[in-house]
This record gives sequence, structure tokens and C-alpha cells, in this order.
Amino acid sequence: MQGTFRFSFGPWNIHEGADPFGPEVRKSIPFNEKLEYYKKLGFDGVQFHDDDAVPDLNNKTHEQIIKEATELKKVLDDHGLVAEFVAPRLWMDPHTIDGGFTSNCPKCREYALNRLKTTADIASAIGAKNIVLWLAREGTYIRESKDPVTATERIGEALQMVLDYNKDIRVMIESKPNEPVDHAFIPTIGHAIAMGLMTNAPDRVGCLIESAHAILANLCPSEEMGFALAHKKLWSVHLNDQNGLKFDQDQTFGMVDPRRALNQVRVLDKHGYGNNGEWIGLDVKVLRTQKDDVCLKHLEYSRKIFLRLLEISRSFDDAKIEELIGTRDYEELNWYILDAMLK
Ligand code: GLO
Ligand code: MG
Repeated sequence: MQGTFRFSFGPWNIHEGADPFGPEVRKSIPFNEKLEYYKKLGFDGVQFHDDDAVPDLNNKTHEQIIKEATELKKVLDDHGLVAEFVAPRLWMDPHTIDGGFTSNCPKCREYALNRLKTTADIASAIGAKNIVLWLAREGTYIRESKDPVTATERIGEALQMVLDYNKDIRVMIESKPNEPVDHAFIPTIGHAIAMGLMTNAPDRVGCLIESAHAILANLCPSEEMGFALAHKKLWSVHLNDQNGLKFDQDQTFGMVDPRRALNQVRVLDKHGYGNNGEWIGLDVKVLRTQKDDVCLKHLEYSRKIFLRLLEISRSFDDAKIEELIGTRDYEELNWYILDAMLK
């Protein structure tokens, strides 16, 4: 069964170019202008942080938040765009200096739980059935500063809380092993899937695999995807690339290792990804050196590279591959794949 592919990204993927050691290098593009680019670039889905959807939400009443989210839904409809998910941007708030759900401060944990409820409300108002938990600062620099059992239980309780609070939504956990913390509590997709078992609704907890995050855990993204697909838990992806065990680079898909990218496309396509409405999200960042007038190429080319790799993957002769597997001639299999890629 082949996959069905439609593409999404978040407003943060059109970026000013600042990094931890330098200022912004491009002017920022207002949200409404960003929306104009989606269709032109071949994208139909928008991913949101809660405060991408409703800016400055700490200073708004619940009623105001829902009103603005409902208005946003109309704007999306007018552009022919669909909201894929909403994620609480917990890591930017002063309450979450030491994490949200796993913070050692009870008031900060309460803040994080309330923000998760608001995220679910925004998701429902803009017509998204998924929320994403990228757990960011839920982890430690100093092992003794948080008990890992208590921390895992607290993340499980947060999941249960939001599943009970809004019965229409599902949660997708986006694992990442490090950055901004040294060790994160849900470092791989196996951990993410296991978290669902701490709730009474594991069928509503799935995962989002980001290529770079798997690579940062020194794992192979296509095999992580295979694991999640076998568990029927791969509900979204953040495709991108990453040059080894460094800071999270969010590079254009396939930029570093096109064969690794091909294998991600291949596992998704072979196992019917997208046939239940799953999106191909591209969590890519524009290079700092790009000028304003060419600052969207990372999105355009990530999508194009995906489609080119899909063509290559679909051109493979499955009988030939089976024959090489049968004779255990993996050297010839390697040549067959590389030859197709290098044509
Ligand atoms: C950072 C993550 C981040 C999330 C986004 C959605 O490393 O990849 O970009 O994907 O905040 O939760
Ligand atoms: Mg991501």
C-alpha cells in the first residue's frame, strides 16, 4: 500500500536567522504574510504553537483566547489551509525555567498544566485534532536535581489530565534526547510510545518523529519510524537533516545524507503513511546566510527533495530487491540503491 502525502510546516520555520551567538539577520515576516506563502510553496497544513495561534496568551482571558482562535480558523479556511496540531510553547515562559510538568516548583507545574488545557481548547477551536508535546526543558543538567521516577509520573499525569479534559484530542509526543537540556526525560520514540501506557487511553497517545532528534540520539530515523509504524503510533513526522551529534540543526531534508532521507521516504511510502490523514511536516530552518528575498527555499526544496526521493523509491524493482535479499548479495543490493540515486 502506497502512502498519500500532503505537507505542513509551522510559522517558526520562516525564521529571522538568529542563533545563540548572533542577532537576527533577516527582517521578521508577519504571521498573515507567512500564511500567503503556504499554498505557493505547495503546503496545505499549518502547525502551531499555542502562542503562534493566539499571541500573548498569558495576558488574555480564556474567552478572548477562544474568540481569537475561532477567528483564526476562519482565516485558515479563507486560505484553504488546515491546522495540523497545536503545541504548548512551554519553554519560553519564565514559569518554566526548570521545565513545566517536571518542574520542582508546584506553582510552575500548575502553570504548565493550565497551559496544556488552553492548548487543547485552541486546538479544538481551530479544528486540529492533535496536540504535540515536545518536552523541551523536561529533563536535567544535574541528575540529582530531579527524580526520574517522579518526573516520568508527572509527565504521565499531565497526559492523563489533558486526555480527560478534552475527549476530542489526541496527543503526539515528539521525543528528543537533549537540547535545551543535557538529558531529556523522553529521549526516543520507544519512550514516547511507552508513555501512552501510563494513561487509561493509550489509543489517544501517539508520536511525532523528527529526523534530527533521532539522529541526535545516534539512532536511524527510518528505523525509528518503522518501530512507530509497527506500533501504529506514527501520527506525524518532522522531516529535516542533521550533521551528526551536534546542536539541533533542522537542516533541509536530505541535505547531509540523501540515502538516509530516501530510507525515511521509503518506509513511510511502503507502509501507507498518510492514508489516515497523517501529514509530512518539515521542521526545517533557513540557513543564516540566506538573504530576505530567498529565505523560503529550505521549505520549497525540502518538499521537492521528498518528492524526488519518492520517485526514486517507487522506481525500485521490488522483485529484484527480493532476489538480492534471497541470495544474500547485500553488496549488489547496496550498488542497486546507490546506482539509482546517483543517476
Ligand atoms: C525542537 C522541536 C520543535 C518542535 C515544535 C513543535 O527541537 O523540533 O521545533 O517541533 O516546537 O512542538
Ligand atoms: Mg520538531
